[in-house]
Amino acid sequence: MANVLLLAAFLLSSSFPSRAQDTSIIISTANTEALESQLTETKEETGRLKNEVDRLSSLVETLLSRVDSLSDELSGEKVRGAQLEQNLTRQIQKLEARLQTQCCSEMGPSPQGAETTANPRVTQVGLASTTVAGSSGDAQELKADCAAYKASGQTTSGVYPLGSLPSGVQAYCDMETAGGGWTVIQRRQDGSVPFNRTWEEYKLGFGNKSGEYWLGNENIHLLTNQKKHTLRIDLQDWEENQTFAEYSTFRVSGESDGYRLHISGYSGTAGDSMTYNNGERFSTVDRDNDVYSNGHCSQQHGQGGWWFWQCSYSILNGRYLGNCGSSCPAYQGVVWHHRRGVRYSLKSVSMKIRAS
Ligand SMILES: [Ca+2]
Repeated sequence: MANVLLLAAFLLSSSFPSRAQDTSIIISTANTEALESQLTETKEETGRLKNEVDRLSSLVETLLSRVDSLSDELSGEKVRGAQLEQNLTRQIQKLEARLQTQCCSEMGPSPQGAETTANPRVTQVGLASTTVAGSSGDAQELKADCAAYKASGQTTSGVYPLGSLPSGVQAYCDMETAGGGWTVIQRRQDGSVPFNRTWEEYKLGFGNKSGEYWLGNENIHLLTNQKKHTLRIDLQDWEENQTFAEYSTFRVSGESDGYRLHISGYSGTAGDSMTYNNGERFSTVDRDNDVYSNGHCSQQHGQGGWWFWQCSYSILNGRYLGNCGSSCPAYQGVVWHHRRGVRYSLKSVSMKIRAS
């Protein structure tokens, strides 16, 4: 009996190892299947992600292309905008010029012969400088002269159109010196503009209104014959000393009278070098109207236009000789004898008028 039990126990115990092996194989197979399944899923997921990445890459490329296109469009718009702005500016300038012309020809007296349009340089400078003078390009604001601009509240020195002169004529307005409102008729300051000019050039005017210029004998005549005018001359030497000469009466006759000078009533600090010229006609390098029977003052004394007698203590339109001290050629430079003598050429001078 005991042997039977032992046999049974043996049989039972010997069967256990083979069952454990089977279980292990089953588990191992199950794991492999799970892993395969997982791998398949991972592959599918990777495939989906790759597709998504491709889709997003394509989207980015499309967007970048769109950005480039918009940039191009924007550049095009900017160019078109700039062209439009230029066209508008040109149109506005044309309109301003037209308004100014209409205004001036209505307000101002017309000169004999209408010579003032014959000098394109002056007109061109005038139009350009309308902007410099700020809002003065508006026809509504056109005033007769610099004193009228000052009276209307303009306090900035600059180039303004003169309503009492034919269209296109402008002048530099000195709004600071001695109360302001001065219409500048002549200015020398750097020698940039030659003053050895003909009768016709002195008649019409020449130079640059924001620099050196002569307003023109015809214009000076028209201005000084409408109202009684004071002339002020500011002078500066090379030592930076400022002096002035003022004449309470200043008038210039018409061309038929040789643009004769009528001047009197000196006051100031520079000395009187111009009463001497009172009653004289204007002379230029090509027209001898002086009373010097043996010579030609303009040709011999600096080649500028002036009211020479025989000849003059003042030659403000002479040659711009620069700083040659008191050793300049006599009577050739920008001369004001009673200030620095006839061998001294001044650094800067300006002649300006104001209704008194
Ligand atoms: Ca002569």
